[in-house]
Amino acid sequence: MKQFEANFDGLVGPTHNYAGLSFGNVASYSNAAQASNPKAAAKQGLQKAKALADLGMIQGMLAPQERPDLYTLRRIGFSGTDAEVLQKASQQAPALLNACCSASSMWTANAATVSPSADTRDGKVHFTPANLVDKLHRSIEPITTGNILKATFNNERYFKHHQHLPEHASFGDEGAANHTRLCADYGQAGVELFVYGQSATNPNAPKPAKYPARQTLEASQAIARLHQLEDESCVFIQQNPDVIDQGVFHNDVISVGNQNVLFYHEQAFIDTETKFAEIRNKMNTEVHFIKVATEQVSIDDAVRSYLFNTQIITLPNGEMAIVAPTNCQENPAVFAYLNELVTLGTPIKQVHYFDVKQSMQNGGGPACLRLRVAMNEQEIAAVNQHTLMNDALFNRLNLWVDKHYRDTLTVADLADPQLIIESRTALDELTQILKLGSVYQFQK
Ligand code: SUG
Repeated sequence: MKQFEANFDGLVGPTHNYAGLSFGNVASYSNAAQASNPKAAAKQGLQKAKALADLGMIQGMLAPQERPDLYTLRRIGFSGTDAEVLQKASQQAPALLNACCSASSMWTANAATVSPSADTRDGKVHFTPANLVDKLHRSIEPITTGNILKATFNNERYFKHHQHLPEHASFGDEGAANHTRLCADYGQAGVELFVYGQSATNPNAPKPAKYPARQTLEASQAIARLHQLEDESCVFIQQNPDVIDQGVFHNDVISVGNQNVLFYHEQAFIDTETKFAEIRNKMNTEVHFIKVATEQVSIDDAVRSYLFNTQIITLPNGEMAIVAPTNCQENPAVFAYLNELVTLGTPIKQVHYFDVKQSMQNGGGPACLRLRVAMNEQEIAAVNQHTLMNDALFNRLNLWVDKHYRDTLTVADLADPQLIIESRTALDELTQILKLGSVYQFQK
């Protein structure tokens, strides 16, 4: 049976804005309070998704969430009509209103961790939504994320959906952004690499001094248990706390893998050689470890350009390509590196650049915008087919964005009661386009 790796990109929601909500994410902080362009953001994302579909990749779309999140605002004591709740929150607690308005679910690398059926004991594809407890604005995502995943991968014979991990810092989980799967071929059992920032139960283990480590070892281990992975197919690696303190808030900002390739910065991990030996032992095929040295690309350049927040994809002809943000072209050291990389004789032969600047300004590159799901033909046939990208869906979603999205949004606009009406109208129509049923609270 044929095997594929599908990418499910997050559709950018109508409230995309820059509120500076993510301490430790340099771009989020440095672009705080700028005006955003939700329409352009959504279209940039759609362009990338469509281009991958045109390259012969299986590409899906995951719906955004309902924002402003009036349910959370009511839960924390703001009362009255929708307009009154928004007005009171904006006057009394503007930071909380901002947190309840983020379109951050667009970064579907943080939606969930996914283990393909070739790795799991019951032969199902397992999904666990990330609890995202480290950031208030993200911690309100997992229930709706679970609903959207169930409506997208809507067949219990093939797909197993777990509840997100307990909402406590000990189980801080950021999903696929800290998870990479190495394998000979997508359909063969692989090695799942879990990268964590700190251990919650071992206070003496290294951890960053300045910025938070969002992922714990305990969360990664829980996911491996839930997903029925064998010990022989898991490797747990600690991220280097020094790079977290330089703005590497997820592993996918400093390394990315695909099949038998691991592309990484030399400062990415702790105990690199021991851990790579463990990977080599557990793999049934040779692994290409493509190391980028600090003298080639500094951590600062990696964080600014998102060299490692690229997607490495295997094209239908078997060659690998890198999907990079245009920010990589604009950084001389990184551009020179990428031009050289495709000549080095590694499996990576091409680079494709995409303008995803609206997302980049919040610290989200091409790889943040996608959730990878390796599947065989039967599993792909079991996915909700209305979520899969093709010419018709691309045109339909572009028209939908044109109809419902604003082309400028500032933090001051978030209290506008019209925004929630626009957002709900858009999402209601989207659930019909993607045939999702009722996934949002306002529909229940
Ligand atoms: O969680 N930014 C997101 C970016 C997520 C990137 N994802 C991956 N690396 N996989 C975050 O920090 C910024 C929102 C704001 O500031 O308005 C934000 O949430």
